Amino acid sequence: MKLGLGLYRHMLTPDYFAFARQAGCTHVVVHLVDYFNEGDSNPRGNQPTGGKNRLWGIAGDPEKQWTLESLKTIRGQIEAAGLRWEAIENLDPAHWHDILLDGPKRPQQIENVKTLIRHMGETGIPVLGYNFSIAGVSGRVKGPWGRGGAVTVGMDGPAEDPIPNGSVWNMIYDPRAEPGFVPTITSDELWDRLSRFLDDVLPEAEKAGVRLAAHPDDPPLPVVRQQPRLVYQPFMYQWLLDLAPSQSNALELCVGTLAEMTEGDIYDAIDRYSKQQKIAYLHLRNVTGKVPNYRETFIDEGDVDMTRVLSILQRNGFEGVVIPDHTPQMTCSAAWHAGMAHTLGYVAGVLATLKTIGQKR
Ligand SMILES: [Mn+2]
Repeated sequence: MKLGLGLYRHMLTPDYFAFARQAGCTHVVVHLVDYFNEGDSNPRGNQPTGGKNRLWGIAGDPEKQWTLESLKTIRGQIEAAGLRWEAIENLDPAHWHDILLDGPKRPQQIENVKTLIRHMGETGIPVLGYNFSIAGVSGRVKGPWGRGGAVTVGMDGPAEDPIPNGSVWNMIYDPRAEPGFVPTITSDELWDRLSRFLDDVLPEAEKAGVRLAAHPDDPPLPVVRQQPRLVYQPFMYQWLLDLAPSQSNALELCVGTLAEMTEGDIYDAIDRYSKQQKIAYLHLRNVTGKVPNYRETFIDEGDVDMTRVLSILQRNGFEGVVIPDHTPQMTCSAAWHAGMAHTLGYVAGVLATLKTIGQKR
């Protein structure tokens, strides 16, 4: 198992890369979407939580794809710091809104995603994490609920207001859209959209040696903002895998999101999917409670026994990357860094212990 760190777009700098190395990481997962772009209430030192209409910010330039040259430049910077680039996390809503919404630009956007996958293969980035979600991460609230009063996020009941036209997955892709709301679709329709997406892009991913890795819906409710969700119970990940059997159809398994789900046993789920070698990489995060009432916590204070999670992964021969998901904000001048360093140190300690125990057996 390898230790990694997820970096937002604005964190792709030598200082953040050095921080990752210093904390013991060998790999990074990179967000190329700037979620914070022109957002009205998103401090950059925390995970984005959303402002007006629960939106994060303005999506990227639809005309500017992520070029091969730009990927190679970022790879060079990561490797210069002694790290490896494991995954791109998330597609830009500007580049795939009509794949999610089944709109007129879908054919062009599918071609663009295929091009990106080819470029990832050429650059040597093995994983593309994605969220096939219309409502995105909606409905969360913030408060001093972590240990020692650390500010963290949670949920106090469902998010039911509709999504304004021109936005999808927490971001605005068309600021000039007609007033109104994104029409509600059925769960079958959403699964059909995912199935068509996988059919269209998986052959390209197989050729490029890239794995697509699906994140479950966070928060995992059947419906959020009047839109259906795909994976909101642990067993539904299996539906997604069985929809398109392929080495390139894999999971970005999020321990925190799984823990928020109302059914199933998180340890069984992690055992089941790691045994199938279907986990591309993992988000590690702890929580207390279940949707629609839960709180994110420090890695060592929630409902999940993280040592048990990591030992199941080790037993099943998982050799991929684990990264902290998000953490509570620690009270100091570098809240993001402190939270990440705490989680990374904790996970590194557990991994070292498991290794020692394994050698003694
Ligand atoms: Mn996650």
